[in-house]
Amino acid sequence: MLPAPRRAGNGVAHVEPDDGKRLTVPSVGDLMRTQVGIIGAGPAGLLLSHLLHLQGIESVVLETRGREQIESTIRAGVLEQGTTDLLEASGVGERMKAEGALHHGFELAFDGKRRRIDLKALTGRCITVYAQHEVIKDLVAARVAAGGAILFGVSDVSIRNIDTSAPSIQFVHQGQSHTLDCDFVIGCDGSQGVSRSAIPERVRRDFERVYPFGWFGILVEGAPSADELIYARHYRGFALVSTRSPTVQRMYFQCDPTDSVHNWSDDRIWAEMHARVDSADGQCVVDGKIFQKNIVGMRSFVSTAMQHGRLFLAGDAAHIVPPTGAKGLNLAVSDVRILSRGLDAYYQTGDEAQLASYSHLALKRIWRAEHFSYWMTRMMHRLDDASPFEQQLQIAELEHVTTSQTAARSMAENYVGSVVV
Ligand code: RFL
Ligand code: PHB
Repeated sequence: MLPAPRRAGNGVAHVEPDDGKRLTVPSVGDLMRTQVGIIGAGPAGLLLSHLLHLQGIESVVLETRGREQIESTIRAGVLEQGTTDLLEASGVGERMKAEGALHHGFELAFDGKRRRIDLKALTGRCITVYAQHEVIKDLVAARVAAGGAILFGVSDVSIRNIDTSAPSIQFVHQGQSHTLDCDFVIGCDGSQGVSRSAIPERVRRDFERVYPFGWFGILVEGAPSADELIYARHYRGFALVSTRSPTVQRMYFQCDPTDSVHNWSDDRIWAEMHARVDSADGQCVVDGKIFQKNIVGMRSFVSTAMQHGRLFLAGDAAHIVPPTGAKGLNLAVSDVRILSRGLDAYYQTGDEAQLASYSHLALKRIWRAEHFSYWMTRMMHRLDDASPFEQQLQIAELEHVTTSQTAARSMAENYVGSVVV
């Protein structure tokens, strides 16, 4: 066991920067020191930094992009109740509570009809629709208000000495090279980051499935099409009707991942959405003014183990799910919840046992979510290699989950994230 570690403020030198602004990165020239070095200011990195701060543990967050960029990138929309409970309990849920929309269920559209999955009745839990970039804004605001250190616009990030108890992160900020010495490095830098590759290939095992389709996403100025989300399975392909606010809607439809948004006029998009979602009883998608279009590929990916020495991976840096199950951000949150507890135990007692079990514990929930996301994706999407027989099986499965209480409850439990592992 290591000597009892120090809590933030216990003798760690702080140097005030020349510009008079409060900077909590203890720095001497190009050398900085903190307890936990966090790479990436996505939901994982920012929430971890916030939770650690509440536990009296110092951290520095390094982010390649600018604050405006991270606060405006459109991604997730569905937050599990476990996620919203944690955001609220940690003091960053006020705006989410006021502006987010609580959904008690969602609809499945297939075979010309719509059937509802009543999440509240089946599980006692709900989801909240609140945009990921709003969560990011809330977390950045909380870190800034607490004098937390987030360095935006860094480049050339590399990790050193993770096999020792004194790892460090090298990076360039405002044209100057820096070294951040820390006790732990946490890689929260998403699927394209540098952290995962710092774990040697000989001790790493990656699992991957790439899907031959993508999602075409649109943001729409207009009224909601329904009170709840609609997941639609159609022989032309999957479609999803989601929302952001009473005046801004989010929709997606399955597409070729190599297609270009320039091939899709607004009229063509609406024709496709209507064909896939409108039901025989006259329930229709409501058109609006499209103000953003993008295409994303779909992938399932897990990298194990999520720890090597003093480097830990969290969120998309370690695992990706296709967005059909709305799990990615929620998994990132559950990873950092586990990590923050392990780090707390370490800084309280010097015992690393809880940290050592992080990967094992987190992976249980991750594999459950991987399976659910894969299952939802296979059931809802047009699979080009599927025979007419297999297409009928998709419909049979949808009939089953919308008519059997047991099957509906299983789906609902997975969706709201209440399956405890
Ligand atoms: P992020 O959000 O990718 O953040 C990583 C951050 O690291 C920075 N970075 C670096 N920083 C320093 N040095 C480097 N070398 C760096 N390299 C990268 C990046 O700039 C970035 O700021 O990862 P994190 O924090 O793990 O969060 C994961 C979530 O963003 C992701 O899982 C979700 O968006 C997934 N997702 C959804 N999740 C849900 O729980 N519910 C949803 O409804 C939901 N909908 C979605 C989604 C993802 C989607 N796309 C785009 C695939 C809908 C879509 C369309
Ligand atoms: C979204 O609103 O962006 C969203 C909703 C549900 C999903 C994925 C994305 O499954």
